[in-house]
Amino acid sequence: MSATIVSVHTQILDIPTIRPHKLSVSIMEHQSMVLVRIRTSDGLEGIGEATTIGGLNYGSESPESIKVNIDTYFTPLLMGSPADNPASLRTRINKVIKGNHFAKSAVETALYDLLGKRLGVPVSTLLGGAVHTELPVAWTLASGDTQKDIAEARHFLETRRHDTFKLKVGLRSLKDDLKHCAAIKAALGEHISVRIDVNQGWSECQALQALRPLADAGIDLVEQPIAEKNREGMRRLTQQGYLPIMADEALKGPEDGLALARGECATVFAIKIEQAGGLRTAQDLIGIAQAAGISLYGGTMLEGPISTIASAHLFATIDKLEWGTELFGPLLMKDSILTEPLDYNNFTLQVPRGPGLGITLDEDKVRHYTRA
Ligand code: MUC
Ligand code: MG
Repeated sequence: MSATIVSVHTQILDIPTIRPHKLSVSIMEHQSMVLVRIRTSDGLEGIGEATTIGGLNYGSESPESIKVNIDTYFTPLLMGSPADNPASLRTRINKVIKGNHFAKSAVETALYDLLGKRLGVPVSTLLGGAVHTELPVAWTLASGDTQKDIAEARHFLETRRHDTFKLKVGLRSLKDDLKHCAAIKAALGEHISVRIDVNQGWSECQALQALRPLADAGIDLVEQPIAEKNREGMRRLTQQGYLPIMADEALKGPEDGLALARGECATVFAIKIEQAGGLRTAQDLIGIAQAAGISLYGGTMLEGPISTIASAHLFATIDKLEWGTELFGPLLMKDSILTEPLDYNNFTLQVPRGPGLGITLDEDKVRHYTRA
């Protein structure tokens, strides 16, 4: 008889960021994450995380709604069930709970952490096996000030923490954004990859105006320039051929991936475990991209260490991760909530090798940042 689930606990943590992080949809001064702990009758605990950006600024789930929905709707489905079969629990949840991808991802992550701990293997092994021990990690420059962004990038190049940068645009006028991107790229030089993320902030006309000057300035890629629902527009931008177009918010699971691939609406997919609805659906999305010849990027919701490492276990199983990852969320936060901080060095993140996620919470820190 396998161990059964005896409790599902959720709490919201609010952790200040190291500086304001300015996106077209939100200005973040702290990050809020929902921590999910699932305990079993044999005394093990699995942890998961759901984190979004700016309350309801980014998507349709907020930290508060995620917590209430897990407590009210997910927990009764899990309590008393055998904990050793994440797929059967996912099927049960999907039968009665629509949407709620971020909450589903947090719960599934905790179940995989539990299973890995029980079997003594890392989560990457449960997902088929790691082909990488470390992952390249890009940093996002989003202070809102061009000179500060350049100084920040130079610091990370000197300290060998990041050598690839993403710029957040869409908050200023198009003209100012173009100047900002060109100035940063010129300052960093031709060997440093600079990409931009508009977070749906442009109209199709603005995007049409922007792509050529961005390509001329040496920018490598444009992420989600226009509204997620405007697939036809994404196709037209992709067909222009000036720059690779990456889908992010438009990818809410394998069905979206298939529609975007069929319509030739993107050349790169940003894979996010929360947006996809969890580790396994993200894996399905990866398969669609691979079959369609679409390049892959390991995305983030600026998550804390739990979801960051869950993502790392998944991304470590991908043979060709052409655009690398941006798993820097924990570094944007002022403090670590782990007993041992994550290992970022030499432009990479080491994928933990211990059982489950391979990380341990610092309970004092967790208590300190838990919302009253
Ligand atoms: C997004 O839209 O990709 C990733 C990096 C960052 O700064 O924001 C996130 C979300
Ligand atoms: Mg994005």
